[in-house]
Amino acid sequence: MTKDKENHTNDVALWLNGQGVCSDLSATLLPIVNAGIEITDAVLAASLEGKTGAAGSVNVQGEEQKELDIITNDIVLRHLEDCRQVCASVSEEIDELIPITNADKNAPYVVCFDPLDGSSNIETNSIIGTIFSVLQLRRNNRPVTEADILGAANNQVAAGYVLYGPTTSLILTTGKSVAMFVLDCKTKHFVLVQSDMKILPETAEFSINSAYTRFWEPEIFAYVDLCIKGKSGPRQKDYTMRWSGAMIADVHRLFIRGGIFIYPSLNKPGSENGKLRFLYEANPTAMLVEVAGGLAHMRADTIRAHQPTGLHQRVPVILGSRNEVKILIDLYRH
Ligand code: P6P
Repeated sequence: MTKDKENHTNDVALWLNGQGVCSDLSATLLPIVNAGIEITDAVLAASLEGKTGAAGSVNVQGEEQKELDIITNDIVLRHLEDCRQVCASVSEEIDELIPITNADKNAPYVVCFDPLDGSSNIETNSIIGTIFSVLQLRRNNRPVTEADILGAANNQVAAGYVLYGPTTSLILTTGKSVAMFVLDCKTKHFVLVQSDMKILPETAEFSINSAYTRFWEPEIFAYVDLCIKGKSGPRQKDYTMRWSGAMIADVHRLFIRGGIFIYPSLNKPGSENGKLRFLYEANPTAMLVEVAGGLAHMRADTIRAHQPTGLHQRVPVILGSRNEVKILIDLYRH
């Protein structure tokens, strides 16, 4: 039977079941997936409704918020209110942890999310996305605290993102494999298109914002110099470069054709640990990349071994094709 005649009302639920995911975790992930479907409509409508501009506020990071940042944040929070197994959430757009009022007394999960990564791309009609991470806590009948969440950062049981581009794509893992689904806009259901994505071990494509070259650590400068020297240099191959302004679009490319994505620490005030936040940008993308056979590092150490010290702590990020990431990591080790 061709795809367009099959019933895809529950491809995501079926895939989660096939991964052996417990019903409580599925019941946590499916509302997030539904939020992605609703955000697709909100993003599509924003231009006609004049909602692609600034909201006139800044987030906890001091970054200007777009109207869609706030709209999408509210959409995710509303869907999370239905998740009885989620005790709290952490959002890029809100300083403190957000308790979930309808949660069961010992609800074990915390959802960390960036509702709209790359929102500066909205006004240029470029790719944006929602990133999410599910952490499992050990609960003991008391209200969840920031320390509980930070202590559970390494107990990440699911991660994913929804990319709003020419198609709305959902990339999801619960630790065994990485699946890709594409939204059928007619039926409003995600269709499974790839069930075990792998990142190519080799690449000839790097992704970094080269405007910050003067702020880079020596290891980053040395690595990019190797790429730029191309065939006539030690690597003896030519590279190309991509930088989309939305981490999740650059990360998605890793799953499609390999590559290395780098947002390093920068030697300028406020960027000593780079720009990307651990709980809802680095940690989820690191899980996805590692499950797909890639590497995910903060300099010589892996991202997922990091113990965060704050809900919005920034960390340097190096993700991608394992043989390429190893070249950069070796520069930090020697
Ligand atoms: P720069 C978007 O604001 C973001 O957090 C990431 O999605 C993206 O990779 C990065 O910032 C872009 O930062 O410094 O190049 O503008």
